[in-house]
Amino acid sequence: MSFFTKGNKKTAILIDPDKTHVHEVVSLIEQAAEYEPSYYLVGGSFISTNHLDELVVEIKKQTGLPVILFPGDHAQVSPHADALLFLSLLSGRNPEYLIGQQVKAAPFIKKTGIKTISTGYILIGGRGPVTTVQYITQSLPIPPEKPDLALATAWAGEMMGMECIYLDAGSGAQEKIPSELIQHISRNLTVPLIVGGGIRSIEERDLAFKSGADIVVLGTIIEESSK
Ligand code: 1GP
Repeated sequence: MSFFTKGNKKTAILIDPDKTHVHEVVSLIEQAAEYEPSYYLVGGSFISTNHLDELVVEIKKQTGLPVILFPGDHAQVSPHADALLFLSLLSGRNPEYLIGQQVKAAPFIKKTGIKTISTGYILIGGRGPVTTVQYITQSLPIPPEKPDLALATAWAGEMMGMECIYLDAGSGAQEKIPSELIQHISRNLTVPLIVGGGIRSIEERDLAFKSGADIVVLGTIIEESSK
């Protein structure tokens, strides 16, 4: 079963285990309902809590929707999830996030039998303050005004056989991915395109869909409205 398909617009809600307690899941899901999500993503670039399994189980129980891990490192693997974005940070030049963390995670993933979705992860941005993901991965994002560099990176991921490309401005980004950039990547790519970071309303989500995103990820807007 393939979770993502090109042209099939779906919303994913991102839950960061460090920002959401298990007892807050019900309220968060209520807030997310108006966006009619198809999946929940769980993960974060820096996690200091240890309730990942409980959180995944609770989200599945409350929603009945697939829960897909979006791990910031090799420790963020739960056997209870339906799938895992097996990410490689293609926009960076830090081998630890291109292949190092993946090698560390592989034996446990194999043991759990969890489905992996090979994902070319591309960070876009750079004008605002340093984001957590930039700091943790010690990598530079691609500037949004360099669309051909972003496209070449996405193509490289596609040519390496990745099943999807995730364009991310980073959680809580002040500037979301520009529509023109989404369009440029989407119309030149054959694999599904995931877009997230800094999207703050249904209108902004719909604009991302219109620009060519297949999956739009919403995190901060749901977290903030559920508090
Ligand atoms: C971050 O794309 C996700 O990796 C979601 O970002 O929290 O800004 O919605 P937000």
